[in-house]
Amino acid sequence: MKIERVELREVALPLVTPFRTSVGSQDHRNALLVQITTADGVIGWGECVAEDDPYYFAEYLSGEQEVLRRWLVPTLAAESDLRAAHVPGLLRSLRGHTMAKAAIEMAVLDAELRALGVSLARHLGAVHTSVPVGVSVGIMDTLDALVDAVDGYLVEGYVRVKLKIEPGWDLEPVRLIRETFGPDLDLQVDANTAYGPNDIPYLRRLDDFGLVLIEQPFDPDDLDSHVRLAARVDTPICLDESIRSARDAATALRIGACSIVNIKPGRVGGYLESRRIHDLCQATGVPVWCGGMLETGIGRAANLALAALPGFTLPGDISATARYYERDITAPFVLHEGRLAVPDGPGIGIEPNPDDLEAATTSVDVLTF
Ligand code: OSB
Ligand code: MG
Repeated sequence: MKIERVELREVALPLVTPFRTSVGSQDHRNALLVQITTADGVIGWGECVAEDDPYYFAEYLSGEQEVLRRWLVPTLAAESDLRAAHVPGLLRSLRGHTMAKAAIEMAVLDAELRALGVSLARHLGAVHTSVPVGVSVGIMDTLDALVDAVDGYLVEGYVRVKLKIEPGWDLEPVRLIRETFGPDLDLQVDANTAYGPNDIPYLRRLDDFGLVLIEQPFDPDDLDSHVRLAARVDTPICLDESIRSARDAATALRIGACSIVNIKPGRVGGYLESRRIHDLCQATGVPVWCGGMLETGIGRAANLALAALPGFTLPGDISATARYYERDITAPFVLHEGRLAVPDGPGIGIEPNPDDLEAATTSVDVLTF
């Protein structure tokens, strides 16, 4: 294909409930959508999952938008016979910016697969038509509010619960949720790097609660502390922020920094790199699951395709639309018995509803080639 036009569109979506983690709180999601049009008139959609500020990850929305506009898009638009499989190689010499790379790769992949009439799920090697999903529950003002929130999600049918934790909001909420909802609840925690090496003896106490995993307790660059914690706890350690590529995943697994990997396509540079991580983990029996970034329906559709691969043996942070937004830019994803359907139409299998897209749009930047 040849890219002829690219639209970088910012949308703002109010969250149904504020989402607080150890690195900050948000009450709305600003997302960056990438729409490409090829010389043949085929359209492809991508979503950049960078957040407004560089607290979770170094990349941030307006920075990724500039990187796309100045470097990534022009590099790909210069190709007369662009293929999605070549995108990572074409962008390799541009350092970092995995979230911007993932967004443009997704748009190219979507256009290519739409033209072929093949779904992203089938292209990636999906083996399921629906997947069980979990919910990520933010830090709350009170323990009562947390119990109410978890109760509501369990009534809706979510098959596992992830609690965000930080110092001062860890053992007590975890104990309470375990005691309230019983030993059969699949429960896990995510610290978003809130702890340090001196907390290792304290974190060992999480072993009392039968957790599925502990996600990213320490700094992204501090694999060493993860190795030391993993050696001292029975609960599996899972890495999120530390894994920026398949190579990172291989290293972390080899040295024992984790035994489970959270795969987020934006964080690792795209769906093709995500599949590579899946493949290497599957080959060694390491469970993986699909993380989430409060995506719009565009990113959620693609994450569902990825989560349908055989090695995704743990439920992902891919909740129903209603958990995030009253009004998304696509048709809503609805939970049925704890599962979401994997889109099976060509490409990512969904597109924005024009009215919803217009209502959410805060800026549009059009590039033509
Ligand atoms: O650490 O997994 C995380 C959201 C934004 C940034 C980081 C994370 C999260 C979540 C939400 O946990 C997952 C979701 O989209 O439901
Ligand atoms: Mg996480």
